[in-house]
Amino acid sequence: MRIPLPPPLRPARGRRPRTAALLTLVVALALTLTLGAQATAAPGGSRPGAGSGAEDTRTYEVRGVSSAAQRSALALQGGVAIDAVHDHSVTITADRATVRRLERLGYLLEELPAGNPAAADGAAALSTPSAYHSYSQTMAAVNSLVSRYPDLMSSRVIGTSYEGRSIVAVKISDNVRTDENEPEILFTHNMHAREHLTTEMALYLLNEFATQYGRDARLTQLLNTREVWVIPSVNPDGKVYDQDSGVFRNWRKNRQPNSGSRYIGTDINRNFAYHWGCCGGSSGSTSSATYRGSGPESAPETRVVTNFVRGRVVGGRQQIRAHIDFHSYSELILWPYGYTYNDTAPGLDADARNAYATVGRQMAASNGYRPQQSSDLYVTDGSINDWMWGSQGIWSYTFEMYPRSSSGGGFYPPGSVIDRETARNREAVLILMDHADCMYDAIGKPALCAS
Ligand code: 0X9
Ligand code: CA
Ligand code: CA
Ligand code: ZN
Repeated sequence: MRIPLPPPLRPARGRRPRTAALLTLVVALALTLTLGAQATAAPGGSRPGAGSGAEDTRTYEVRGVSSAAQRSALALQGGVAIDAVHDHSVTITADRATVRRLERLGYLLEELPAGNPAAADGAAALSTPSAYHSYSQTMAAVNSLVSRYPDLMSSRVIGTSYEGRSIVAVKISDNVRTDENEPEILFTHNMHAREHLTTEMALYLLNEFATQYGRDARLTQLLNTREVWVIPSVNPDGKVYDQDSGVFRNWRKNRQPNSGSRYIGTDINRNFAYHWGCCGGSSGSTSSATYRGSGPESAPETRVVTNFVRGRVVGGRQQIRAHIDFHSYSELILWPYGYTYNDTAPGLDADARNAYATVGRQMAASNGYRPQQSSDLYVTDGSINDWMWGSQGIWSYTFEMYPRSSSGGGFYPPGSVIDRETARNREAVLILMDHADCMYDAIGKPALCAS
């Protein structure tokens, strides 16, 4: 059943008076209760498709899936996002409709224990602040840091999400107000709504840069010779939707409606304009958790990131040299390409591949993650890494943070691990910052950087 949205339910662009917001909430609740509306998912109510409403999603182990090709096929046919990969199985998050679809396809699913401590905390206490920063708390923390360290940090709004929230980039460097000729490094976080640990990673880095500059010699030297950009939340609407009701909703995508469909959202990490939708690594179905969008960069959040990155071309040269996109979970370090199983492909020759692998392994040696090409997991097309490298020549990794498997809490590990699991990546981040002036140094070929 498709419920047409009355005007107050349309996503707000910019600010609205409080009363209107309240009215919207009341109308939304009434609709949900009386009609079982699926477009405005309220806790415990509706049961939309995979990754699009997420009230009754549970975690499953899918057995007998052992190769990258089998995993890619499962992701494609099942329209599911794979949360974790094991030797002969994968972990997925799925609602009942998805479970039925997979079982019809012949897959064997086994439900895993909830193991969702952070979610349990949040559900138990709407009024008790969760250990994880909300979007507005994140913005407040950023503003506070920037105002305390004005010579080292500045922030700018680089665009707005579908629902009109600010997407902010923080710059950190000596002489931060001047665009100096220093290698630039970008860190992006929270592209997937429920991966809240990655926002904590951004706040950890900002705090570390702020408080250790002038104290830690290595970090000081790096910030004197580099310009760092941190985007703490690429997907603020998704974050708010997942977190702010007090019960985590297992949401992944953005919150952009899809025309002609009751399913909400685009997977931002399938929406980038490099071989978009090419290779069975994303879904064309709006109900899927890996829906690629109606066209490349159809999601405003994708465009905000790519416009920002394109804006860093100065004097014909892309200033950003290296990038990490932080996700969770699985404890992995991944490099391009995702769209092909081949180690090398147009734009990615053996030297580049070896530099990726060498620096990837160095970083992994520091944090205990597993380093591999991203398609070793499963194929993805339209991912941020492929676009950054294939279209901008930026060395681009994905970090999949803690935990290693769903038993550690999946997307919602307990708040008690935040400090340890963010600090765990300090060294890896510094390693990449260090290499950013010439990644080919890592394979003993500095001449390749000369051009
Ligand atoms: O599937 C994704 O988008 C990422 N995993 S997650 O569980 N956080 O959703 C992995 C992306 C890896 N990058 C590429 N395959 N290019
Ligand atoms: Ca500087
Ligand atoms: Ca610069
Ligand atoms: Zn992710």
